[in-house]
Amino acid sequence: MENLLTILISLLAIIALVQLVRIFELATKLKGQQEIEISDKENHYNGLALLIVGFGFVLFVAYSFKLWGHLILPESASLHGIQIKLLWDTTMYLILFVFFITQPLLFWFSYKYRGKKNNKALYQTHNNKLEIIWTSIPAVVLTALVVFGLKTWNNVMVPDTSNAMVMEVYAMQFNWTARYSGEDNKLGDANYTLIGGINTLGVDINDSASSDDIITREIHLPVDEQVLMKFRSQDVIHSAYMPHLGVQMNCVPGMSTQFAFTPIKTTSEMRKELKNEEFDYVLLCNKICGSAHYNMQIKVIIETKQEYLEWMSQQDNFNTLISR
Ligand SMILES: [Cu+2]
Repeated sequence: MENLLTILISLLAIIALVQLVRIFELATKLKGQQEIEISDKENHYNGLALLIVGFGFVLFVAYSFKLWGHLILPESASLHGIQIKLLWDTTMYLILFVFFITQPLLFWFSYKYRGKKNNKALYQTHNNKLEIIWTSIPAVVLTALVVFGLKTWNNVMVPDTSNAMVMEVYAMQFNWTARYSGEDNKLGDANYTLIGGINTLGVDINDSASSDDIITREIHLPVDEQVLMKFRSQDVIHSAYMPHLGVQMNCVPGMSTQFAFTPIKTTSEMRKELKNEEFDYVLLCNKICGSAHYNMQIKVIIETKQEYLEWMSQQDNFNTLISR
């Protein structure tokens, strides 16, 4: 009821305002005055205000890049990430170059040609030379960017994975579980209908490939080795995101998605590089999947092959797990 009254009052207020403006217009007409008259002085102040706001906006963009530019895309710690970063930087520098030329000009001209009583507009209906210039330059630049983008996409999304280590990351509200394929480098079949008891990922016990699978609560990866990460989800769409490694892939219930990448910096190398002893790689959920989404993450440790094998030798495989 209260809402209805508010809407009604707002509606009446708008109608009253429209009527007032109409009365004002009629009154000026009756007096024989010109309806709206804007003086040169008003035009001057308006032009000046636009110039100040416009240049303020351009300066703010420059300042925000200086202040927060480092947060956009970090130096990549994976092989393919270097290509993505190059594509990103090229596109970004090009956009900024054009932005910092066109925007100041836009606001400067709107000030320079502000309304003046005796100004007369210059009518130019057509100019072939200008048409050719402003059509061909963007066409060439955008084609180059699109080709560069497609090439990068193909390199990143369709790599040769014949020698990659196969593992799985399983998503559910609100945690991640990792499953390594073990010595056979083959993940055992899995299905959500088989989930029960300690078999939280629904791994098929009858599939021989599953017996040496290893389920863990941390992701360990050997540096400089390609990993083919497969993703499944139990409930809703999640998104596995590793910002430092330039990896992101949706985890969709009912289907399996994957992403192959090669980490090139160990956790300790990154700690030294960032001068931050507390740094850890992380896999986050990047899809708003429910109330505890913000805390859906799993630690990722990138280490030397030897360290990785040592850690792996301490983990129980699926067979040992279920026979306990
Ligand atoms: Cu999620």
